[in-house]
Amino acid sequence: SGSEYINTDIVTLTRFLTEEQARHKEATGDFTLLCHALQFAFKQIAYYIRRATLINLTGLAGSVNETGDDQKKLDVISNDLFIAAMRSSGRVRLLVSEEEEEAIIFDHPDARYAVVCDPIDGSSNLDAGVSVGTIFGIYKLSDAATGTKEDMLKPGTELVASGFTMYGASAMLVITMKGGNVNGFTLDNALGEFILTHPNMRIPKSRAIYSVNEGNSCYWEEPVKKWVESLKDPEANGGKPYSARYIGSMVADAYRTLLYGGIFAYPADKKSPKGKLRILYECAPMAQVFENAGGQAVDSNMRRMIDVVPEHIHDRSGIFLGSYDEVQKVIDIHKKHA
Ligand code: AHM
Ligand code: MG
Repeated sequence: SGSEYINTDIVTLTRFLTEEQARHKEATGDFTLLCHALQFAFKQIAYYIRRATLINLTGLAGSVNETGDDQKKLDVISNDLFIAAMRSSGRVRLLVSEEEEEAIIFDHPDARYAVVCDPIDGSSNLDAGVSVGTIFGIYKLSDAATGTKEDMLKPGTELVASGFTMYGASAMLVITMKGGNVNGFTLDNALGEFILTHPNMRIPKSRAIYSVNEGNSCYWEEPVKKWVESLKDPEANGGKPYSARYIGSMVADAYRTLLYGGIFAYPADKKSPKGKLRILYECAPMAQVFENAGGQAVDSNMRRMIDVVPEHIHDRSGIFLGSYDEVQKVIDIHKKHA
């Protein structure tokens, strides 16, 4: 029969979530419903990105977001799609988005979850058709939560789940739950389903690839300069220097790093003493993914990224994440130069 060539027992994200819920006897189904709303948002964003050039969605929206970045039309649309999905799930009380200055408080006072997101990360790459993605994190509100943005100022260690999508050659979804494995899904456009294609992703322990915007090297602190110099020195690396790979979309650079190993960095520097990337909806979710895949993630003070508590919802941090040994090199060089 032909079925020996065709997988007739596919694990869709829907099935995966149902099976996860069944394994947690205490689960009410709220989290599962929230994830269904999330995946619908991802599918819609993927759909519009695919069609952007055809339906006049490239270019600027003419507005500026909370930090002064020019917003792209797709930034605005994706943000709206994401908000609508979270609101209509009925399970989300608070939402922090990179595109919204203030936390959004939904009219669902009994909802027990808070969500953080960057609807389109890497949007400077959009018009060139280069991969972008959505980063997200899910927190469970404590019983004491009052439904204000202060409820969101938590370390990544409290994330119930997190992950990211990458809208590339295929739309990919990488998701992990607190203390769990990392699983990768690929969107099958014909079926309209995310299919489990990368179960239990483990990042290689080391790999000679580094990913950093080296144009900023004049602003780097001494240990960062020393570290990158050491990677480019063939003698120090068994006869061959490291390879440089930098897409400029964190999701794409992170996804490659997760699969191939290596390191991605956006250090704090003299020009941006707090770094560029946002703690709540860029650094912490990525850190949880990388730790759960067996890697490491630290900030520019060499603190475990996932322990960092932001003071404000849009706070930034330096970040180094990737293969366990590659991040360890950064930590060791910083100790030496401290
Ligand atoms: P964005 O959220 O405005 O898209 O900015 C975040 C992006 C990351 O995806 C990427 O790692 C970084 O900014 C690239 O910054 P730079 O252009 O300074 O190298
Ligand atoms: Mg971003």
